[in-house]
Parts: sequence; C-alpha cells; structure tokens
Amino acid sequence: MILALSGGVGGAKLVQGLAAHVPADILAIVVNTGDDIDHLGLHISPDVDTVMYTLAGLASVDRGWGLDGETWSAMDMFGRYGAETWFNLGDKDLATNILRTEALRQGHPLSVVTDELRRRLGVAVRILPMTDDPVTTYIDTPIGKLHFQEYFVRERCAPEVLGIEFRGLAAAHPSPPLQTALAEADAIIVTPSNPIVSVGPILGVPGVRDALRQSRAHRIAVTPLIEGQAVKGPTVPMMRWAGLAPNAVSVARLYSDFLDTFILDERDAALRPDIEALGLRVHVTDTLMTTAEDKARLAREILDLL
Ligand code: FO1
Repeated sequence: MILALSGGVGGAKLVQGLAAHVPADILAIVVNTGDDIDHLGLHISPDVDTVMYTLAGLASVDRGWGLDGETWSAMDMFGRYGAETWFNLGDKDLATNILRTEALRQGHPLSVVTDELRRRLGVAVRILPMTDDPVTTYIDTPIGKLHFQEYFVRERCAPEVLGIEFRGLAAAHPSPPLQTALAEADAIIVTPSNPIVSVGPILGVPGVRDALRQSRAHRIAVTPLIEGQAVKGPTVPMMRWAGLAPNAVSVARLYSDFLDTFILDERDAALRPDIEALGLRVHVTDTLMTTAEDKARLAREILDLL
C-alpha cells in the first residue's frame, strides 16, 4: 500500500502521475486540511478538492484549482448582494461544498464525507483528510492575522510572513483512515507540496511524525524547490519565516528524521553530498512536472525506486 502526503497543486500533479501507474486500491492520499475555510456558510476543503477533482479528471489544469468548464453565475449574484467575492466559488464547485457542509452539519466526520464524495465522483483512490478535528492555518502579517485563504487568495501572498499558526493542530488526532494507512503503508511518498503550510500540518498532527519514524515503509520525498525556487506558491517566504534557507537541503533536513530517500532536481545536483550527509539516499532527476508525461515519468521513477 502506498501513502502519499499531498497539499495543493504541486502534490496533485505527482498524485496524478502515481494514479496512472498504481492500482487504485493500493494508493491512498493524505491531504492537508489546514487550508480549510468556513466561508459564506460553507465548509470548503481546498486541498481535498484539488486532489479529488484531479483524480476524477475534472480539475481545471490552467487555473490550478477548482473544476474545468466552470461557470460563475452564483458569484455574480453574490456580487449583486455585495457579499464577499475575493474567494471564487464556481457553480459546480458549490455542489461539492454544499453537500460537504450539509453532511458535516449532520455530524459525519470529514474523512467519511470525503470518502463518500470521492466515491460518487468515481475516484477509486482513497483520499484521507489528515484529521477530522478542526485545524486552521493563520498567517501573521503587518496587516493583521489572516486566514490562510485571505493571505493566499485575497492578498496574493504579498504581505510579509511574520508568523504562522496552525490553530487546533496540537489537539488534533489523525483521522481513522490515516491511522490505518500509516500502519499498513509499504511506501510513503511526500509530494512536492509546501513543506511548511501543506506538508507541515500533516506531519504536525500528533502521532503522525512518530508513526512515520517507526514505519517499515520505504519513505521518499520529492523536492518542492528547484534552484531555490518553488514551482508555485509561497514556499520561499514561509521557509524564510521558519529560519530556513530556501533550498533542497533545508527541506531534506526538515524531513530527515523519518525519511529514507530524497529526490533532488538535477539542476541542484551539487547539493547531493549535503543531503547524503543527513543520512539520506539521494536520487537525482528532472522533478519539474509540466506535462502529463512529466508527471508519469517522475511517478514511474519513484515506483522503480520503491
Ligand atoms: N485560489 C485562488 O487563487 N483564487 C480563488 O478564488 C480560489 C478559490 C477557491 C475556491 C475553492 C477551492 O477549493 C479552492 C480555491 N482556490 C482559489 C485555491 C486554494 O486557495 C488553494 O488550492 C489552496 O488553498 C492552496 O493549497
């Protein structure tokens, strides 16, 4: 059984590649829920939906989130009422979020609701929220403490990161399906998501990091940085906030207490000895996933390593 840890866009690309090569019944994806937001009366789980829509073949590739062929009539009407429109909810996306919110209101845990939604979309791969407990990421900035989505979407990551708070994380428990997956995994893959605000919360759920350390699985991580840059998103400012140099060695060190192998981009091959000095095996390859073929090739290389 292969367990992949995924956050937003970067993770979903590799998940897509893995799903193309692995029987669905042995693949499970644990996703970050710190990005979740209660907005306009709806509970929205962006990282769950990015993975679910991607695996369902319904994702908007160019937008990087939400559904392909989306329309925005509801948003137009929200605008006419003067409601908040900085967070765009497409008409089809509303169906997901209304059904999720109603199921949660009835008392069903997020992991059960997510399992039901992905099955109904025909997704055979399991999608596991990291926890069923409330965890919310806030970013301290010069313009105040922002919900992650206010920082990422409304403010477009412009404000300086003065602090990051994962509210509720210390009291959270791994979701039941995640506990099972951690016990059963033969391989664990950390996708190239943001190590601070996407992978970080998953590792921060009490019990997860210990389970990864004690796991007999082959544990592999793919670098989220190439030549000190993230392919997308606020990885660099967040690593700087964490006091880390924004490079692959810092990421490898972050994961080194539970990792076996680190996949380094060929553009950073010179960093190989520094990462090996952490006691990790290093596999150097082209980690940039632009085309479907890129995603498939990287996934195949990882599976060959396993
Ligand atoms: N990202 C944006 O850049 N702009 C949006 O208006 C936006 C709306 C949105 C609605 C639902 C949803 O599930 C995701 C949405 N996202 C939007 C993406 C979201 O902010 C990111 O996918 C993650 O939170 C980052 O990992």
